[in-house]
Amino acid sequence: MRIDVVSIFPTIFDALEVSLLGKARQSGLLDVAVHDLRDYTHDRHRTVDDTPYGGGAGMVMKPEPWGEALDDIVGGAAERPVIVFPSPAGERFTQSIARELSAAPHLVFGCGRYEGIDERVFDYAAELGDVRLLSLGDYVLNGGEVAVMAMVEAIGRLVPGVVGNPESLVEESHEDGLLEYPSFTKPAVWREREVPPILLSGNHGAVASWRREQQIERTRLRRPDLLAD
Ligand code: 6GU
Repeated sequence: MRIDVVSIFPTIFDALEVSLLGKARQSGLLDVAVHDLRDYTHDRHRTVDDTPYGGGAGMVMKPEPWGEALDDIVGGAAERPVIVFPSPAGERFTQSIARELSAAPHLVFGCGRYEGIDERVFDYAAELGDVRLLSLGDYVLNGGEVAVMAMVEAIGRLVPGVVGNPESLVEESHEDGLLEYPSFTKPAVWREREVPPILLSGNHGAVASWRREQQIERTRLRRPDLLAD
């Protein structure tokens, strides 16, 4: 999978060089390129923002550097990419969207800062690819960078081969619409706290149904909204 990220803070994405995703990049499973939006400006100050038409607080990202960045990144590409703009005003990013995007050969992420990006950029991007506005949740971050880090990790780990043991992807929170069951390891007693005896019983069927009950009970307590769906 090819991933391009456009940002005015490209070094934030240095963190993608470590851990699982870093290994996946080294092995060639993920081909990640981070682009500095300011490289697509032509003035001495490398200006990427300007005041909003109609007035109001804050600055808006100018369309021209975005247009040039998208032309440069998408221009020579063989297939139409999915172009993601992280936005608190977007559709909620979920595990199911992560799974859908993990099948795309080419993702482009455009990180906005300030009050947002000139709206015409989204319209232009739709000519080059399939545009998705995606939000992590109902709170506001200063910019899209941290959201894109989260999305790249959630999507990247679902690309076949990135997570060594594919079974660990099956029984995790949100894959079946429920939260994950609790996990325990040795010792069997720790600071007077016992591991649930059923897990030591060797009865695989009983363990499986206990885990299922735990999943449902936890989801009911912590995330009743998931059971309603
Ligand atoms: Cl995707 N971007 C920003 N700026 N803030 C957010 C978000 C995204 N998701 C939640 N808050």
